[in-house]
Amino acid sequence: MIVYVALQQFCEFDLTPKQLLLDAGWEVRVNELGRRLTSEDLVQGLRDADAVVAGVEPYDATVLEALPHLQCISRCGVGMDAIDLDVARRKGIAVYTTPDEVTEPVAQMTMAMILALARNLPQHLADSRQGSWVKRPGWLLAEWTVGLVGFGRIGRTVERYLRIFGPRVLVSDPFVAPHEVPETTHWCPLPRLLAEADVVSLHANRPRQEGVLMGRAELGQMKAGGRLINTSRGYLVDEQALEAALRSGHLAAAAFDVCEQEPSRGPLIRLPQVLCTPHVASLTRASRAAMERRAVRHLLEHFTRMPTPTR
Ligand code: 8YV
Repeated sequence: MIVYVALQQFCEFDLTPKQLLLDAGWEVRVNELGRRLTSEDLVQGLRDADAVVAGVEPYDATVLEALPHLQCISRCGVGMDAIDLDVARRKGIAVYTTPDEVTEPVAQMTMAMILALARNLPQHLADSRQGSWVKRPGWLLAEWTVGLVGFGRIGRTVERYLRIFGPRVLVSDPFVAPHEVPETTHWCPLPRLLAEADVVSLHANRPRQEGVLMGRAELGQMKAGGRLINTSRGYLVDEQALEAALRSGHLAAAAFDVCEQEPSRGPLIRLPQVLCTPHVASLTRASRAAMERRAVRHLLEHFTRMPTPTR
C-alpha cells in the first residue's frame, strides 16, 4: 500500500506519524518539491497512491478522476474547500479532517491579531522600520465590539478567550440560531454586525463556489474605521476592494493569515496598516504534530476497516 504525503512539511517536530505508517507496512512517498502541489503534480505524484495525507492543494474533479487507486484523502487540517466532495463520494474516496487539533492554534492566532490591531502593532512596526517614533493611542478590548462571522469550533473558542478582556461580542452564522449563542454574546444578522463591530473576524466555512463573503458591498457596510481579520480562507475576501477600503481610510487596518493567491505578493500586504502571515494560524509545533498524528491515524483506521484493495 502506498501513501503520498502532499504536505510541504511532515514530521518536522515529531517522527511518530511516519513511523506509524512504516510500522503498518506502508510505502511512504513525500512531497519533495518544497511548495504547494498543483493539479499536475498531484496527478503525477499520486498515480499509484492508495491514500494521501493532504494539505490545501486542489483535489478537483480532474485530479480525482485521474487517480484510479486513491481511496482515502486524510487532511492535515480542517478545510475541505479544495476537495470536490461530490466526486470523492461518487468514487468512494473517504475524506477525513483534523478539526480538534486546529481549533486552539487558530483561535490563539486570531486573538494575537485582535490584540495587534487594538494596539496598532502593524503601524508601529512600519513606523519603527522607517525610523519614525509616533505614539498612536490604542484601545482596550473592553472598549470594542468584536464581530465573529462564523460560530463553529474556532469562533466559539475565540469568544471564550475574549471573555477575559470584556468586549461586546456579536455573532453572525447562518447555521446557528439566536438561542444557540452563549449569553456572553449577541446574535445578529451580518449587516448589523458589520455596521457595529470595531473588528470583524472571519471564521466561516463557506465553499468557494458561494463567492466572496466580504466583497465591496459588505466592506462598505462595515463601521467607518473598522478592521478585518481573516484566518479562514483567502477567497472569502475581495482583496482589491479591501485594499481600496484601507487606502480610502474607510477601514483602519486588517490582519490576515490567508490570501486569494498564496504566497501573496500583492500591494495589499505592503500597506503599513496590514498584518499578513503566511497561512500559519494552525502552525505551532505541538498542534502541527498532533494534526499529522491524527491524519495518519484516520488513514490507518480507515484501511483497518476496509477490505484490502486489489490491483
Ligand atoms: C492547513 C488549514 O491545513 O486547517 C486548514 O484547513 O488551512 C491549515 O491548518 C495547514 O496549514 C496545511 O496542512
